[in-house]
Formats: sequence, C-alpha cells, structure tokens
Amino acid sequence: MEKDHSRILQNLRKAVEEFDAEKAREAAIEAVKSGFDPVKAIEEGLAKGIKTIGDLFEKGEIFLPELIMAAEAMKAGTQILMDEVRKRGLNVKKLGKVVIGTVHGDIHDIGKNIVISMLEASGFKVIDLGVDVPAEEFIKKVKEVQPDVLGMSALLTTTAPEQGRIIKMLKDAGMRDKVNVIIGGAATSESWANEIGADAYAADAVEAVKKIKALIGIKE
Ligand code: B1M
Repeated sequence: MEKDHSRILQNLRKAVEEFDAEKAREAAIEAVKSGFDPVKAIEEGLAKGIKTIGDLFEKGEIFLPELIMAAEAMKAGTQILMDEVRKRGLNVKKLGKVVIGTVHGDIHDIGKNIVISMLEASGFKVIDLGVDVPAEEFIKKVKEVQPDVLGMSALLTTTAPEQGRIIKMLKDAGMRDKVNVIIGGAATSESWANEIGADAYAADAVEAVKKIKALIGIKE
C-alpha cells in the first residue's frame, strides 16, 4: 500500500515535470480510484512537480512555453482531484462567506483554485473574482456581499504590493473593521502580512482553511 502511494505521488509529480497533461489526468484518476487523499495528491504530487519546474525556469534552464505546458498538466490533474475534494465535502453546513481573487497584474490561479476547493469542501460559500482583479472590484464585492473574509492571492513580487493597496482602500472606505483579510501566494509571507496589515497569511490551502476558521471563531 505504502509503495502504491509513493508510486501515485511520483506519477503525478513526473507528469508535470514532463509537461504531460494526459499523464497527469491518468495519474489523478488513478489516485481517486485508489481512494488516495486528493489534497495530499495535489500538495505532495502535482505541486512538487510544478515547484521543480519553477526552479528550472528561474535558473533559465527551461522557458515560458515549457512553463505554460507544465501549468496545463498541473491544471489537468488538479481539476480531477479538486472535483473529488468537493465531492467529499458535500452536505457540510455553510460556515461563512469568503470573497477571493488574484490581484491585478497577476494571472496565477492554480493555488487560489485549490484554496477555493478546500474552502468549499469545508463548508464555506466562496465568491471567486478570478485573476487580474482590479482593486476597485475587490472593494465593490466586499461592499456588495459583506463576506466574513476577503482573500487575496499574489505570486509575483511586482503584484504583492497590490494586496497592501487594497487593505488601505478598505481603511479609507471605513470598511476595514467589517471584514477579515487573509493573503497568500508565493510572493507573500507572514511578515508581509504583518507589514501590510492583513489579519492572516497562509502558506497552503490546508492552512488557509484553518486560519480562516480561526479568524471567524470556528473551532476545528
Ligand atoms: Co509564473 N512565476 N509567471 N506562471 N509561475 C512564478 C510565480 C515564479 C516564482 C517562477 C520563477 O521564476 N521561479 C516567477 C515569479 C518571480 C517573482 O515575482 N518573484 C513567475 C514569473 C516570473 C512569471 C511570468 C512573469 C513569466 C513571464 O511571462 N516571463 C508570468 C507572469 C504572468 C502574470 O501573472 N502577469 C508567469 C506566468 C505563468 C504561467 C501562466 C505560465 C503559469 C500560471 C498558470 C496559472 O496559474 N493558471 C505559471 C506558473 C505555473 C508558475 C509557477 C511555476 C508555479 C505556480 C503554481 O501554480 N504553483 C511559479 C513558481 C513557484 O511558485 N514556485 C511561478 C503551485 C500552487 C499549488 O502553489 O500558487 O503557491 P501556489 O499556491 C499555494 C500557496 O501559495 C497557497 O495555497 C496554494 C495551495 O497550496 N495560496 C494561498 C495561494 N494563494 C493563496 C491565497 C490565500 C491563502 C493561501 O488566501 C487568500
């Protein structure tokens, strides 16, 4: 069994590293069929592959077309695994509302979408604003739906400041104390969250659910 699990994780990781969407789909289906934890399959399989790809891209050993193909493979696998996450979370009572999006200038959404699936599976109603979301749109939605939590994702060092700008806009509009703010994404950190005045930072989707529950006083 242990061997089977490490083979499943290896197949998922390799599919992304080999830019192979079909293989990622097959590996994800195999993971679901064998009852493997879908969150673990994403975090310890597919996400490890995309991390390797990101490192190679940074070193200039692969280029944008390969980065895009690897992301496609990651998405193909995550879609199947996220469906399973949602299925497992059916029939849970609604815990609260979260508005979430990737900030302006940033089109990375794989991680945000994983966070969304985990939140939905845990019983949250999620309003997804998508990617490259203008600051004004975040403010407008918060006013409109009055969520318990506003979540902002940023993966680029050039777009992370947008999170701080939006928090300032909330303050200026007198809305800051009406909504909890959580941030995440590869360009962010706990200290960045403190610096810009966010209420929480999460390094991954599991932590995001935990921190959001804590923010609105839900005990695990
Ligand atoms: Co981009 N990219 N990319 N990219 N890309 C990074 C982020 C980079 C670190 C790669 C590198 O150089 N090593 C680098 C940023 C450097 C920097 O700013 N410091 C980079 C760059 C430079 C770029 C472009 C500028 C490349 C170019 O055009 N020359 C360009 C920018 C486009 C834009 O946004 N304007 C670009 C484009 C792309 C693709 C389109 C090809 C693709 C994205 C596809 C998509 O998302 N639909 C892509 C990818 C795939 C990556 C890497 C390789 C992987 C990102 C990912 O999906 N990770 C990435 C390298 C890296 O991050 N190490 C990279 C897997 C995912 C599960 O993790 O997104 O971190 P992550 O999400 C996690 C946590 O962060 C957390 O939970 C998630 C699940 O565990 N989390 C939250 C995320 N959001 C959260 C929100 C929360 C809480 C937790 O609360 C609200």
